[in-house]
Amino acid sequence: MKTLPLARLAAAVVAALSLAALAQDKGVSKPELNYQAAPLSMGTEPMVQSINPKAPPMTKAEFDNAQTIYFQRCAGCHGVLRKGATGKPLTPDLTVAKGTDYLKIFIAYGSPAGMPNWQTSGEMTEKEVDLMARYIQHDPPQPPEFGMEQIKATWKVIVPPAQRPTKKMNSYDISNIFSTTLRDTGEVALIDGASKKIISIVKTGYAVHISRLSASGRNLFVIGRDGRVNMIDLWMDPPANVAEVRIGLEARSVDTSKYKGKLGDYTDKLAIAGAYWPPQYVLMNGDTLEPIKVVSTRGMTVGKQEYHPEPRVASIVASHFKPEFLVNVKETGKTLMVDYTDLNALKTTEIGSAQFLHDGGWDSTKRYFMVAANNSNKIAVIDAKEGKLAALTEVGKIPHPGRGANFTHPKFGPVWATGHLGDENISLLATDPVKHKQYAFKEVAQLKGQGGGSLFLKSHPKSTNLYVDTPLNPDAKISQSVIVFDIKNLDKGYVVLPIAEWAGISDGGAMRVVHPEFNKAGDEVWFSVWSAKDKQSAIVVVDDKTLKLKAVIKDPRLITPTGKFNVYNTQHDVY
Ligand code: DHE
Repeated sequence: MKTLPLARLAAAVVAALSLAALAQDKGVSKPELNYQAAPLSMGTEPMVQSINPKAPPMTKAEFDNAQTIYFQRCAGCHGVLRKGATGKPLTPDLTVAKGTDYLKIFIAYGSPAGMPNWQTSGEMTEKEVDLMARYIQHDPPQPPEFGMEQIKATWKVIVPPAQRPTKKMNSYDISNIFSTTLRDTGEVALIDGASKKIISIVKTGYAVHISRLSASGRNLFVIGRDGRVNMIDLWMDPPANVAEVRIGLEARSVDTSKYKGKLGDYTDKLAIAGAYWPPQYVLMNGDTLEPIKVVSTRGMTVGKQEYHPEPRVASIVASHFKPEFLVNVKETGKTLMVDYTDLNALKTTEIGSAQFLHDGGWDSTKRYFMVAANNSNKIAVIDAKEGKLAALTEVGKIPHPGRGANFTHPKFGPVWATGHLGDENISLLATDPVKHKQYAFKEVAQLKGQGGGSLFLKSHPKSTNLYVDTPLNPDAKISQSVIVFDIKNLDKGYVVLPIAEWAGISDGGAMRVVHPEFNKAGDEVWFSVWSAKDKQSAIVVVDDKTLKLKAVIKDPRLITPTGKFNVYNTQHDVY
C-alpha cells in the first residue's frame, strides 16, 4: 500500500467519519444494503468513457474494469448515473472536491451509515479501491438507450397464437400451479400444487424476478433482471414459452390488462413491463408480446420538483376498476395511471406521493393500491376508482410489504399489513373508509415481530393466520424462521416456525426463509428455503390449520428458489 502521510490520513478519516455522520440520517441498515446492492446485469454493456480533466487520469482498461465493478457492487445503491438512491450521490461535482485519498478511505473502511467496508472486508483489493476512488471522479458513463428498434430486434414469437392449443392439453389443475423463481439459474420451476412435483423447468431471463398471470389465468408472464419477458402457455403439455421480448437492459416488473366492463373487455389483451434502465415502461400485445409503445419515465421528482434522469419503474398493477395500469416510479415518487384504451393518444394521470415507490398490493376490495415509499417510511394509498391519492401514511422504518396482507381486524375492520426492513414492527393500515371511516388509511396498530429484515408477509381470506418472514435479519435464527400471528387473537403475540430446520438440509449455508405463498384453497402455505447456488435449497409446506410441517419439496433442480406465485392467487390478487 502506498502510505499516506499521517496527518493527511487522519484528516481524511475524520472527514470520512463526518460524512458518515451526515449520511446517518438516511439510516441505511445492513440488511437493506445487502438487499439493494444486488449486481446490475448491464455492467458489461458498451459505454463511452467520459474524461473529466479535473479527475485523476485512468486508462481505458482501468475505466472498463471500474465500470464493471461499479455496476456489480455500487449501482444498486448509488444509481446507474450516480445521482444517489439508497446510497449517496457520487457525481463529479461532489467527488472531485473530496479528492482521491478521502474517497479511498471511505470506500476501504465504509461508514456507520451503511456504506460497506469494501477493502477491510476483503471484498475489494487495495488496487480496486484506488481504481474506484478515481473512477467516481469522472463523469458516469451512460448505458445505451433501448428504444423500439432495439426492443423489436429481441422479440420472438416461439409458438404463434394460431398454432397454440385450443383447449387445455395437460391434466394439471393449472390454477394451483406455483411458478417458482429459480433466481440464479434464470428459470422458473412450475410446481404442481397437489402432488408438489415439478411439472417443468422453463428458461427465462437472467436473475429472474417475478411472475404474473393473464386475466384468464392461462398465460404466465415472467420477467428477468435483464429485462427479458417470457410468456408461458399453461395449456400446453408441458407448459412452455410461446413468446419473448427484452424491454430494457435492467427490469423488475410485469403485469397484464385485467379490466372488463362498460369500457370494453381488455382481459388478456395487453401486457406491460417496467424497466430500471432505460427508465421506461413498454406496452405489448398480450398474446404475442409484440411491443407497441415505449414510454419514458424521466422527469421531475415529487416535492423538490427536480429533474431526475433515471427514475426506475418499480411495481406495476392492473386496475380492476378502469382500463388502466398503475405504474409506480421510484425516484420521482409518482404513480402513473396509464389509460390503455387508446395507445395512440395515451392518457396518464400522475399522482405524486413520496420517494422511493417500491412494492405494494391492493386492499381487499381492490380499489386502493397500497404502495411503499421506502425512503420516506410511508405508504401511499392510491384510489384506483377516483384516480387520486387517498392518503400518505407514516409507518415504520423502510416498509417492505411485497403485496401486503389483508384481513379483518376485530376493532378496525378490514386492514392491510406491511412488514419493514428497518424495524421489527408490522404496521396495520385500516382500509374501509365507509364502515370504519374514523380509522381509514391510518396506521391503527403495530404488531411486534421477531426482528427487522422482513420482506414479505401473507394471509388468505380462508385463513386466520398472518405469516411474516425475516430473510434479511442478520441473526440466522431469525432469518431461517418465520412467525405466525393468530389474527383473531393478535394480543397473544406470535408463534415461531423453524422452517429451515424443518427442511432438513445438512449444509445449506445461509438458508434464508423467504416469501410465504398460499395454495389456491388457502389451507397450506409454502416457504422458500433460499440457499446459495451451489448448496441445497428446498420449499417447505406448512398446514395452515395446525401450523405443522406438511411437506418438504427437494429436487436438485430447485436452485435458489425465492418468489412463488400461485396461479389462482396471483391471477385474482388474493393476499
Ligand atoms: Fe424484488 C417484487 C425490486 C431484490 C424477490 N422487487 C419486487 C418489485 C420490485 C422489486 C420493484 C415489485 C414488482 C411488482 O409488483 O410489479 N427487488 C427489487 C430490487 O430493486 C431489489 C431490492 C434489488 C435488485 O437489484 O433486484 C430486489 N427481490 C429482491 C431479492 O433479492 C429477492 C428477495 C429475491 C429474488 O428473487 O431476487 C426479491 N421481489 C421479490 C419477489 C417479489 C418482488 C418474490 C414479488 C412479491 C410478490 O408476492 O408479488
